[in-house]
Amino acid sequence: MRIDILTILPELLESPFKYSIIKRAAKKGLAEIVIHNIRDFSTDKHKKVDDYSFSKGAGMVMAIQPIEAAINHLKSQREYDEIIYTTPDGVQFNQQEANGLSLKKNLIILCGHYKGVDQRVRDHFITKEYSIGDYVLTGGELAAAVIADSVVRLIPGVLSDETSALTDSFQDHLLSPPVYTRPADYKGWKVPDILLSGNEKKIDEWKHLQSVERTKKLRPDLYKKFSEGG
Ligand code: 6GU
Repeated sequence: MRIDILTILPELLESPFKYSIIKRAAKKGLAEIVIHNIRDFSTDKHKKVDDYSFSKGAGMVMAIQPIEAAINHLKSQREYDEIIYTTPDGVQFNQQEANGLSLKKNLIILCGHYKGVDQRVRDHFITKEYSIGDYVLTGGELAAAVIADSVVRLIPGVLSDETSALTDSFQDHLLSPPVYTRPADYKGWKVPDILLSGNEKKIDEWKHLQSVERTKKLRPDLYKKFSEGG
């Protein structure tokens, strides 16, 4: 998979992809993430990427010209499956969306900024618009990093233990069960006996029950989906 990220703040996206599993995915040739500075595509003599809104008092808006140039430059090199725009007024990103994107070959993510992007960019280039939650970030860069991370880790071979992505929280609308490591007794705080029993079947039953109980208590919205089998 290749993900091209278009941003006016490339520095903000350098470190998230330099470390962790994303780096390993790149080394293994499973995923390539390329950051592009939208400013490099501006034909303005001051390399301007934004302009005043036609709606009074609405703040600055990201202009079409450099964004169209950046997208066309990429499209001339390969075909893209989706052109994603990160924005607080997008559809809320979730694990199902991540699963879907992980099957794609080439993605572009355009990071929103200021008061947003000229609506004509959304109308004519963008195929998916995502928010990562009901709160406002200063820009779409962190959202793009979140989306790329959640998608890349799902590509087969990226995680060392391939089954671990399948048992993630949310894959079946359930939160993960609690986990413990040594020591079995830390200052009197004990690991549940069942986990020390060695009875795999009983342990699996316990884990499932814990997942269900946790979900019911912490995320009644998810629990509803789980119990409806959706
Ligand atoms: Cl995608 N962008 C911004 N600026 N804020 C957000 C967001 C995106 N998702 C949640 N808040």
